[in-house]
Amino acid sequence: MNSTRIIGSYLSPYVRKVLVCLELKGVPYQVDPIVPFFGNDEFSRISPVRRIPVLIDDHVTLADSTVICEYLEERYPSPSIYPQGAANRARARWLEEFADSRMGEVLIWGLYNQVAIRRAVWGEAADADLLKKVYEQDIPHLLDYLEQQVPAQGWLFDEFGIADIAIASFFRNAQFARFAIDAERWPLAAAFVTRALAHCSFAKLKAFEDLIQRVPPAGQREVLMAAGAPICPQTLGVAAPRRGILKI
Ligand SMILES: N[C@@H](CCC(=O)N[C@@H](CS)C(=O)NCC(=O)O)C(=O)O
Repeated sequence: MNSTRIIGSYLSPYVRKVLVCLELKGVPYQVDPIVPFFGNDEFSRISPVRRIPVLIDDHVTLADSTVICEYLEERYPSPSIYPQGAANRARARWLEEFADSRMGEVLIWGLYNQVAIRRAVWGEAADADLLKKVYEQDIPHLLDYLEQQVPAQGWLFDEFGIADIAIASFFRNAQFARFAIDAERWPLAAAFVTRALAHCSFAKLKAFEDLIQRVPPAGQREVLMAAGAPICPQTLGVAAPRRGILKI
């Protein structure tokens, strides 16, 4: 029996990337929905930089969303989440990398962390100067780039895949921080993100995300279980948070 376990909160864009891939490939899984700062010593052992997601299955333990998605592609090749041909595959990986690195820096560390995590986990106020720069410079800059990349209809490559998933996943967290793309200034990017987040693989997860968005980390697991989410019986979560290891 397959026993794929994903460690990490439904609210993380990197976890969401992996869950969408599992949904697309029809791989059954269970989630230990911890916010990474609340991981125990076992979490430190399997994720040495204390980041989510972690995948644990009968073959391997992996602690990086890109590596996990590539593994899922190789172990469960159909349907494929990468396009055909060397150039398209490379471009898909580049867009995924752009999402994970620069969009993560701007939309997670710059925006979501300031607006949500700092208060919910650490009881700290947002950094107003950083937020101003994020809204006025960083987000427009990355949207200018995406506006040149995304198609007017459909997906980045022939089938819905890793590049679409990675980009859309970060904008879901921007939504949590009440940011909406200005559709007059970036019409293609706005429509693309709306289209991708409406895909059934994202929509299924959205129901669980909506339920826990305003629930403190300690209560999220129970809310998810009550709603029928595939929550695993054991958890690597503890009550007191620890500061992260990496800065970005
Ligand atoms: N390169 C990693 C990045 C994962 C990541 O940054 N996850 C965030 C959650 S959204 C995290 O665990 N942050 C905790 C920390 O940095 O201390 C991946 O793609 O999986």
